[in-house]
Amino acid sequence: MTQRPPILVTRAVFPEVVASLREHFDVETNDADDIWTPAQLIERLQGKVGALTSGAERIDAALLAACPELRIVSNLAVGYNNFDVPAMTAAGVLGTNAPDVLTETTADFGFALLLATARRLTESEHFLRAGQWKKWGLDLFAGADVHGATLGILGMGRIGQAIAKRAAHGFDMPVIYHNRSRLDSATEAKLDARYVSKNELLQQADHLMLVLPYSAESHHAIAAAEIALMKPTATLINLARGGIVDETALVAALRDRRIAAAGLDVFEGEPKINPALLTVPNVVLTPHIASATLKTRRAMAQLAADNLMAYLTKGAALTPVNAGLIKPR
Ligand code: 8YV
Repeated sequence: MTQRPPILVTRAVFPEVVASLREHFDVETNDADDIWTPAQLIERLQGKVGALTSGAERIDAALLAACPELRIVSNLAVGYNNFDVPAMTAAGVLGTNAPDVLTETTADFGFALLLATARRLTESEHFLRAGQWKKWGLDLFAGADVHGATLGILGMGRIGQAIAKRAAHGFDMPVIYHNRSRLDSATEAKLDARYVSKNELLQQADHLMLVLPYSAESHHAIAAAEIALMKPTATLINLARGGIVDETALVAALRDRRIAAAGLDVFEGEPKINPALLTVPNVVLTPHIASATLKTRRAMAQLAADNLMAYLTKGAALTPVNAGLIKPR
């Protein structure tokens, strides 16, 4: 029997996905789902031609130099801020991500988090569970309306557009957005979304949703100066990456009620949470689960596996991030 190319799956993934990989590769898995240090990751990557990563493992020049056999890293995530793309390109290593299959699920969660935040769902549930509900009151946990309110979307890619569709067509919300590049007029008309400057977005949104990719450019895109432009009644929802928001500035703003509330699915040092965030009541916190339905997580894992198979067996990946740029190893 000819030897199969060796690959590494860095986190525990669905058995049927591993089985599909085993049809083509000699697969090393991490069934204990341990979190490896960069040195442990490098050790396990020795001799491997491919890796299926979760999106948290840093793939940089040092790792690439230490793993000369590696030809492809396939992220089980649409975001790939864990990739140093120029370093991968220079090393001739292909990077792939897992777009599209999570778009609608993540947009659903955007609304779940927005509704929970604006309508004070978790805060009121904690109050009830703690036995503090003694009488009904006219303004008991009165929050902000979502329907009819102006939704601001920062980052108008696939997920931003799926959120806009729900907002305009399901919740009668005027939708404004800001993005690096403006959508074409047909798409804007279809979505019923209006392009504005970043400052106008901050000033006019009743609810602001962050769905932009994380990069050096978007680091702390929402900090004290940006929050100061927002309405005192506004809510801020972050579905993208923690580093986009300056959490220290956000905690101060929530505490002083400079904005009404925030809903966060992602955090600067996750899974560690800034302890100050846990002390403010007007924030809803979830552990990076926006794409977490079993159907979608299975589809993401299978797409990540399919990328490895397509590239290593046929030479062309399905959803590459630096194809055409690299001279393959
Ligand atoms: C992933 C995500 O579940 O796809 C992304 O970019 O943020 C999530 O959907 C997560 O990154 C997996 O590590």
